[in-house]
Amino acid sequence: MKQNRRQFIGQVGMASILAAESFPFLRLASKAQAGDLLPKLPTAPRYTPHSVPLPLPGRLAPTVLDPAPGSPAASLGSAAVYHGIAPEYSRSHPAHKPYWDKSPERHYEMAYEESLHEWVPGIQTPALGYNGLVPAATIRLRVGEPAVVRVTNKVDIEASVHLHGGHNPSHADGHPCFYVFPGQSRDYYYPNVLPSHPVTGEADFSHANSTLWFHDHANDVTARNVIHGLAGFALMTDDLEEKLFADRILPALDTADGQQSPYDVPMAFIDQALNPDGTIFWDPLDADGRLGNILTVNGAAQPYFEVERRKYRFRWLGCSLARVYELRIVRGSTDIPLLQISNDGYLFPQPELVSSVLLIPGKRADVIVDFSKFEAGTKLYLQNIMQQSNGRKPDGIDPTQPMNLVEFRVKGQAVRNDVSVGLGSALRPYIPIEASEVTATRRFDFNRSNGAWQINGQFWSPFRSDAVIPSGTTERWFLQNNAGGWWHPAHIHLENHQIVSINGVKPKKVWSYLCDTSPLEGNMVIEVLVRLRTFTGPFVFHCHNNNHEDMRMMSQIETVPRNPVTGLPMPPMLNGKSFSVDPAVCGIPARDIEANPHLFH
Ligand SMILES: [Cu+2]
Repeated sequence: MKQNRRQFIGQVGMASILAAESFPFLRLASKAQAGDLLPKLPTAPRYTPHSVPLPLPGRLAPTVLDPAPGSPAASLGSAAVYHGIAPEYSRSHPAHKPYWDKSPERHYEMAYEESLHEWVPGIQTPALGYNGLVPAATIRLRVGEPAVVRVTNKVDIEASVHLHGGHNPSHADGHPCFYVFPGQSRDYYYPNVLPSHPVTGEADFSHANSTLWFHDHANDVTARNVIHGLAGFALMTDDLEEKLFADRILPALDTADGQQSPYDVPMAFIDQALNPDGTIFWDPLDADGRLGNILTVNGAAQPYFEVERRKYRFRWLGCSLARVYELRIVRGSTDIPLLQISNDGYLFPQPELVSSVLLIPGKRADVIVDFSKFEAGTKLYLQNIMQQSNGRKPDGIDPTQPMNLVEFRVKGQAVRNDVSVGLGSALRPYIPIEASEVTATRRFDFNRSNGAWQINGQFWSPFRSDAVIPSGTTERWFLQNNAGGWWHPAHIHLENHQIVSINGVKPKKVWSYLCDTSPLEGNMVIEVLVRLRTFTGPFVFHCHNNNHEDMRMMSQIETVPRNPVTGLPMPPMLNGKSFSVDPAVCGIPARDIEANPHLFH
């Protein structure tokens, strides 16, 4: 299982993945051309569905980092080579916010580790996990409380941690080339600030996030790393959401001792595939998108979950590389109503009643499910009714061919004093992004070339900024997919976005608020508004079919500060050939570049 990017490139007979503009191995990767060279998906091992309980990830325990983040012993050039600096913490930095000084930092520590994990009962599978856990322990974050996560890489593969949905500095965003190298550590600084509203300058509380997740995002190897287990939840709250807990409108998130509440349940869906020897089936030449044949939730194949007769908050995460889910809960053949309360972690103004939820790779949906009226002993099923026969795109919804994910077993008496959330409950007020703020319009065409993937006719390059954007501006982007053969879930880093239209038509309500991953189906144009704020530097956006992403369907924006004297945008750091980096401004350690001969020399 040990295979880093260089070894992988060696296997496919290429000296440098970035040297050739035409990417010959990507042409080889086309299934149509490679034909029988490519291995077939192995038969899934036999097991009894719903024989193991739903695993519930614990919490990553806060710690005290030693040496302290930012101290000389934990800075660039130190013996430990702690990458990552946090210039925004300096009072002189333009992105510094006074309230960063008020809260103590929360410190966390986790490591990339090899482990054994049972995706299927009784089969020990070599895995990769944060602290060896699949999924990782959940990181608890709070708006207004900066956090530093020290990540150590104890495996023989380049690594980078992306906090998906976070509004974070470039150096801490999990850029695919800002690595945690094997044997080294990196401090990820999460300021956990709300961006400022562009007109009022006030903290933009509509943009406070709740359900985030983190996963590996290293160049070329993201798909392989994620399918081996490198993903976990990060749950954030602000005062407003905590009041919803205190008022018993939503189930509390934390127990008294800082653990996950039993009524607020994250569920990560990933489809796994195992070789006969129990190892993970992995086809490095699969450019279509990796599809597995074992449906897992929180790392267990088709678990069961005992529920009390009350309301639960489920945080659903599409963790699969290519599989698209249409999720419903049924009792017998009857759909149970779902109250969707958020999209990608952004709470709606009020819950929306839905019968099913589309979950593309990378996406989250929080729903409230009420089990109170079911007698003890009742069984209900969380099902996927989206059919899919290859990684390119789903075949469509077929409710007559459901796939069970979780069996719910109702127990006990109806609970008194349940939380009150229902249709009409006031959750988070929404202040829309306005068209009048827009200063630039861009088009990004997600297209196919040479059996691989491009955006606007170009393969991903870390040297190139495809859009240089003055920080603090709002833009209108058209994300378009002119081909019908593939879906490309489009994920934008740094900022959420608001969908204005899909193929010229207003989106359905649950997609009309903020999100960070747009459902770009075949022959679709999605018009979005996005504010680029707070942090400057390079940030990527990409297809979240992780195979497409690794096969170059990724682009890069660079948000630049304005010259304080002239007011003009500063020149970008990325000039197409190399990085020109001023760590004091952007916080990207020059060492990241010096240490990476493959990408930067
Ligand atoms: Cu794609």
